[in-house]
Amino acid sequence: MSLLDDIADVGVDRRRGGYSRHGFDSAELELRSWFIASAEARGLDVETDRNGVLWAWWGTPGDGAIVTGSHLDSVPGGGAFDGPLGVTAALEAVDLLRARGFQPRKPLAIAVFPEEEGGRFGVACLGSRLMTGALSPDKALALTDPQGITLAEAVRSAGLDPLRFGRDPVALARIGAFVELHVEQGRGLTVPVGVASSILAHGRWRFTFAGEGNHAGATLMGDRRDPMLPAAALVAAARRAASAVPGARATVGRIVPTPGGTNVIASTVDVWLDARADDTPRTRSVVEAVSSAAAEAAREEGCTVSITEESYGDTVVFDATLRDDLASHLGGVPALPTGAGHDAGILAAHVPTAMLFVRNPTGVSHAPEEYATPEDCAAGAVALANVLEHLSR
Ligand code: HGY
Ligand code: MN
Ligand code: MN
Repeated sequence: MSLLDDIADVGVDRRRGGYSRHGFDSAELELRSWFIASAEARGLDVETDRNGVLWAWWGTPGDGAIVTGSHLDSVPGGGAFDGPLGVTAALEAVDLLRARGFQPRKPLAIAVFPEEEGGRFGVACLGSRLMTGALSPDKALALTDPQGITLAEAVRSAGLDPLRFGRDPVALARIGAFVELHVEQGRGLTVPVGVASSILAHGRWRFTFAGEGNHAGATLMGDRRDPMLPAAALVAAARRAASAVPGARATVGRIVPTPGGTNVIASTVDVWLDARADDTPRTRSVVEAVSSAAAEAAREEGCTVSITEESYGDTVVFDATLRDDLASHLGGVPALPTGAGHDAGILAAHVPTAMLFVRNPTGVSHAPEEYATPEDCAAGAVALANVLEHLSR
């Protein structure tokens, strides 16, 4: 039985299907408590750092630690594996190492990062961005969720002190190497376990179109300034722009009209664009093409558009020495790139970092149908145990 079964009932989303577990909401807080209890039951010492990252230590916390872990939050209506698999596999790896009688020479830790998906506050990898200084605490704490609750308010309700949020060189310095195990999110892996080679450059942009709110029945078609028109044009432009750049991807997964009534012409529409490509110039070229199409469509409708870059991260190439060492230690498993972002990708700019992937038979992710077989998940936990043993001896 996998430890994932322990948390199968937490954060079930009956409306969307799958799970909705977001940074510091009740489901994520319940999972954090579950993690603390599970780690303590294994004799690990748990601490919460200044940014709300949970650390479970085997051995005395200190520099040069071998750290594994992932996140417990999900996208809205997400799958069971993206994030939690890296946490449950880490706990299972500790059990396996204990059963082998292994005693690490270097401190070992499991880290759980909050709000990796940005499903509540909009910015992905919030915990690791704060820890590394990639995101300023002022900007982060002012972020709001769909109910208007700020991150500062949410973390205060969770018993954390927002004034302590920000770059944490002490926590970062303790990481000698970081290895995140994750479900693969495409169909790139045809054996149970592989290692990551790189992550696409990617970011999120918010387009706010403003027009004139009015009555759906009483306003003649020629009299309208409807921001939903340029919003629709943006969706089509994103598909066109990304299709024109090899390897690029662009997605509009969230559109929020205000006020949002069936018989109301919206006064504003917020549209979030997620764009990714092999490198920054290609990613930027997609976003520029979408932005000019959006500006042109807004003008045609008598609307305005403002564009905010909510987050951005350049291409990540994982430490080649560590990647090759782990791949060969695991018997020559394949290395593959990914289009998905990870806390490991943020940490990679600061510490030697690697990822293990567990095969995803359909490649579906960020959806309730996300899946990995119990056998492959178990193989992932064994691979992680082998890697932790190898690195911490
Ligand atoms: O959006 C992403 O790529 C990730 O899964 N956080
Ligand atoms: Mn994800
Ligand atoms: Mn993830």
